[in-house]
Amino acid sequence: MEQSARPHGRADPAAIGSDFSEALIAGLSAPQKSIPSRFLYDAAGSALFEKITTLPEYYPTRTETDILRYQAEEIAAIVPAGAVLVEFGSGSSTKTELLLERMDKLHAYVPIDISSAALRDAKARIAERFPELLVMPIEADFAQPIVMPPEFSARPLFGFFPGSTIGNSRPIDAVALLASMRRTLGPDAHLIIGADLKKNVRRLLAAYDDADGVTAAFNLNLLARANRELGANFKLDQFKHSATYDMRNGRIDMHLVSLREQWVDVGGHRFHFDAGEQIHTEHSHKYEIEGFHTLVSEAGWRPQVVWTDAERLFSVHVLIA
Ligand code: AVI
Repeated sequence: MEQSARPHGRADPAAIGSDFSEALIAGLSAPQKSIPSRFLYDAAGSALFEKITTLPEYYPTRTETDILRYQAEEIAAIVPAGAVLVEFGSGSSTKTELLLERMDKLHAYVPIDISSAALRDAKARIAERFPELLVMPIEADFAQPIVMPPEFSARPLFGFFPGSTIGNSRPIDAVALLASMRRTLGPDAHLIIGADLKKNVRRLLAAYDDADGVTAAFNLNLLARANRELGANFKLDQFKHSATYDMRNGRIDMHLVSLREQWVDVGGHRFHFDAGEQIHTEHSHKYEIEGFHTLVSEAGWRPQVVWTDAERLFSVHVLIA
């Protein structure tokens, strides 16, 4: 059945020609349809992601937090007095507090995020809890090279990139991102980074397709967002969430699957979907420790320490530039 060409929602005129509308139209025009995963995180998507991190099936957040809690003392021992902690994609800075509690000689904390609201809230909370610490937020996309405040140039810099967010980039892009972080931090810097590990496939699939359907809602929010912001007419009940494990590439792939043959209008463009046709929405790579070491080495980092949990679900690494 063909749907009306008229946008069914009210498009925000400012959103037409936006980064999202351009990426969506380009992604849906390709033979293998896709939407870049960074668009998962509008306000509704970020709230759903926060909910995912508390689900029983989603082990990464819980496990990484436990590793950081257990190793906080050891991590703090590596960080010299007067150092600066720079967090890439800091969001709510929740895990950071575990480190800050032990790093009493730290000079400054620099959270980097594209959300000014998240930075404002994190700064207020951290400044109140750690009154001696200088908190200097930078509103920026951490995927781009960032210029550090010049007053930090003589200080030891420690990057912090938790959550296995690195896994959402394909290896070639992950190397470029790690190399860009290395340039941002400069010579002799360290990077503390979380990486999710390969494991039993059933466990992985459950983490990305939970029983309560929160991950499904997170994925389908991409289409809801297109309806809200661009006046697209996706029928959400005509698409379903899918998570599969690609053994060859060691990654979870998320898709949105069209449940029937249909047409969808987005910003003046009309897209055809076959029944069963998929829109790729996210990669989430899983690593062996050795493979992760190879990846970081390609970006010029040297592995210094790695910690895992007892079940070897997740790993936290300290790297040297
Ligand atoms: C943010 N990132 C590390 C999450 C992950 O596990 O790849 C995003 C996510 N996608 C579905 N669930 C969580």
